[in-house]
Amino acid sequence: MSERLEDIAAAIVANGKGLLAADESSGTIKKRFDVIGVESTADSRRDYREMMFRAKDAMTKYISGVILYDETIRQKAADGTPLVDIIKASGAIPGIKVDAGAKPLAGFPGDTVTEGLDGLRERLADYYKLGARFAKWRAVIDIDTGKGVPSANSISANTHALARYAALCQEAGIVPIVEPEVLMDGAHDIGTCYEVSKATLIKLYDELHAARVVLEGTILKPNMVLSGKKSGTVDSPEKVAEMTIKLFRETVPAAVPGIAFLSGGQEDEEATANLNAINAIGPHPWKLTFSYGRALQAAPQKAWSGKASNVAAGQAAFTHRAHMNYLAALGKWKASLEQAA
Ligand code: 5MM
Repeated sequence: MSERLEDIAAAIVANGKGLLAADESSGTIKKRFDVIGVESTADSRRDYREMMFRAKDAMTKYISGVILYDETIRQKAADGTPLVDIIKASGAIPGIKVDAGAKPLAGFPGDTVTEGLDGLRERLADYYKLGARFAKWRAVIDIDTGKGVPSANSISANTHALARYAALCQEAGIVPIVEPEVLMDGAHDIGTCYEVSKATLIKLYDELHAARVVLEGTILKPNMVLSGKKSGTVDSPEKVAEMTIKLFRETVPAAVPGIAFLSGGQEDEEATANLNAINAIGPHPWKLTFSYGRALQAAPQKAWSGKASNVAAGQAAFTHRAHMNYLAALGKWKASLEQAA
């Protein structure tokens, strides 16, 4: 495929396809494996991810790219084939998580700043050689308004780091996925999520312009606008769609080719229904698709549960969720399709 940044970005969000976020760091994947009673070792992590990457229907029809972790981009399948080659053979694009995680922001209790810029130029050159054509960096913005979280300094530090990361990616011929995640863990209402997300995106695009990032060669990976989990409110898909699109129309330039959502702790079907509702009120200036971690993987993890005899069941569960989200990215999903399956 073309190596132009604009073409890679367009391919990532083409025709209802979306991203599989399989970039859990070792600590996070251990937590996921603990839930299904599987020991997290290099081999079990490889077996699990190989299962998904070899799910032919999902990978060829519904998944445009896979976000990998450093360990995975260097790993070989049980038969010796590099996992990256399995992904490429399906027509999907390998990507890589390059941030070093969110760390406490000095002087601002409750806020974090994502680290990982030191040595990034050299790491990107290495990842390019390993086959990565896009990267991901996640900034984490929590909401706890009673405690002044997030502070303006946290939004400023996180978006500045995202812009420096994005510029380095483009210099290396790699499309930056820019992920400013406003967490849905708090007790806040949907209006507060909208306000914090708006302040974040305004600052983000300001920083991206200042860093001379070419927006046509980027993808935004945001949260949807939702009430916090601890509020006890689950918003209707129509409400989520209305608030989320209002936010983007006010903040995201039309030069950005695509928006690939994170799922952020939503239930599997909730993440699909919300994405569908967002696309159903189009047309929009950007493609709107998925870059889900948990909402694509919770079902296959459970079905697989670490047993070789469950590989086909795990692949079927993964293919189903990928298919449902593909339909949602086209605005063609219906709840009855879940039951039928
Ligand atoms: C797959 O999870 C990624 C986080 O991994 P670490 O916290 O271990 O670094 C995460 O960045 C993910 O790509 C996005 O948040 C989307 O995942 P969800 O589960 O929110 O859809």
